[in-house]
Amino acid sequence: MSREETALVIADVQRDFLPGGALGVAGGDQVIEPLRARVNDVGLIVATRDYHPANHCSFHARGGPWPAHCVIGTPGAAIHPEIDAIAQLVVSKGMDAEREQYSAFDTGLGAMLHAHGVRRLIIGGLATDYCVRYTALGARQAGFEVEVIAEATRAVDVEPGDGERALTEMRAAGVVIV
Ligand code: VGL
Ligand code: ZN
Repeated sequence: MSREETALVIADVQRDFLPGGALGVAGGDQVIEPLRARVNDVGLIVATRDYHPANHCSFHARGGPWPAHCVIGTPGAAIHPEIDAIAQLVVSKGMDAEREQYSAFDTGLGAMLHAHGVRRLIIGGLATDYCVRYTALGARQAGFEVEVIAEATRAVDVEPGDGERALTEMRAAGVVIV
């Protein structure tokens, strides 16, 4: 498949998901170099961002599983500058306070990519067990060929092994883990 038919999808490389952030993922900063290494293999680079109102239902204050993170208008929501610099399109998700939204394919991204002739996606970013997992599964449902770059993703691992189980689930859905 040609470079023009391939897009790189970089999930949620935002300050709050990086070490020191509100929901920092261990080793999260290590995904940046392997993602940058794929820039010349693709015709389009999409960055997703988790982008929550301050009263989002997933936050502890609402009885949800997570500390407040990636709140719209705060520094923690910012995409890492090295990813921001290469992104040609930024897709926001999680903006509805009443709904969790881990998959970027919940947003109309699939139709946009199809309209641009994209057939294959290379996916990496944060986190393996949430955004990467649901975005890769959503991409398969939307009919794309999907590769996930294992060295370009890191897991939250609320339970040990969540990241590995997510990779197994993705593989079973036809995702190629490289
Ligand atoms: C995510 C935890 C909370 C993600 C979003 O996009 O991976 N994880 N909100
Ligand atoms: Zn979130």
